[in-house]
Amino acid sequence: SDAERKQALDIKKANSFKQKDEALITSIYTADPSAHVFNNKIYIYPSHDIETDNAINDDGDHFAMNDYHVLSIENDTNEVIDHGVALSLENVKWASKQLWAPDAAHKNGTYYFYFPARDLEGIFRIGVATSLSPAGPFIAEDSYIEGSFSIDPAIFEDDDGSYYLYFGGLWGGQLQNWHQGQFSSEDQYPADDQASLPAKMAKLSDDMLSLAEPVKDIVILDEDGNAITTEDNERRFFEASWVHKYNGKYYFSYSTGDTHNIAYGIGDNPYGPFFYQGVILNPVLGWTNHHSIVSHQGKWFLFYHDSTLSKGQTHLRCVKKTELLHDENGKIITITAYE
Ligand code: FUB
Repeated sequence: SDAERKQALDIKKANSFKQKDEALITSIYTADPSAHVFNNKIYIYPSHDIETDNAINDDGDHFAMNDYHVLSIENDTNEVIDHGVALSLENVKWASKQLWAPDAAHKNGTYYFYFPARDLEGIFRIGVATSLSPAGPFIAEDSYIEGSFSIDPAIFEDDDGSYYLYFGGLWGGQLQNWHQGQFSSEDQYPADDQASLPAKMAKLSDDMLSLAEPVKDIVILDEDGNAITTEDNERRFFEASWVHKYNGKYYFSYSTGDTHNIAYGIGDNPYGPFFYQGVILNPVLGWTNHHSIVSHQGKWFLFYHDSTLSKGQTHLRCVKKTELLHDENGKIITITAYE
């Protein structure tokens, strides 16, 4: 598989990489860091990677995670605190396996934790769990969010107090298995010269537990205003949606998957369309690339992961933090994780 080939190469290369940023935590493997500032402190909501005997394949069976930990960073010392298990698979009634990339939001004193998992039929859905503390533990709702599917939830809170859920992922994330609102085991992609399979989004309801509107497609346009196509896999959406707002503009960023970039587009509202701008983070050690962007104490930060901690094993990753800069035109300066 593509994943196996890349892992073999990465294991060979691992020792020659000079890292720009250290792993934030080395006692457990962590990935897919979604960072937010709550109570003037950065909290990170990552996946918790574990060893597994599952084969490495393009469906991601080797990502067999079964719980979540929340991390936070002390403002004065930069010490990273692991708050322990925040949610376990055994406490999620509707889920059978694979707790993949999560995110969190805060509203009116309650913290909402959004996470994907396969349901009892093996279909990826997105669930929500709540806590009065940003560090959890979180109590999961009895069922997944009605109308949710696929993976990689990301929550964006706009200045007017609206919250939006962005989600979706190809291959193991099953986005290609949803046709006219129905799941099918048959993969279907738009033709090579057609608009590529889009990320999804919807506004959240006031209680944060359901979708307030039908799910919408996210359109990414090139410099001529044409949709990015299926064959353009250096630029097309694959997984790992994130939205941040800078100088009144909406930045939609995502992983290009099999070409391993974190790329982005800019739009005028949370729904897009988003005009493609370029690469935020070049490929990292490991197959996946997944990030978040957050502002804290006057600076912007990119949180990302790579597989340096496991010397190149794709499913054993570590989260990292680095400064992110917007230039005078609002464009993001591309980051490379190695010197
Ligand atoms: O961590 C499991 C999956 O790998 C995530 O959901 C994807 O975004 C990729 O990082």
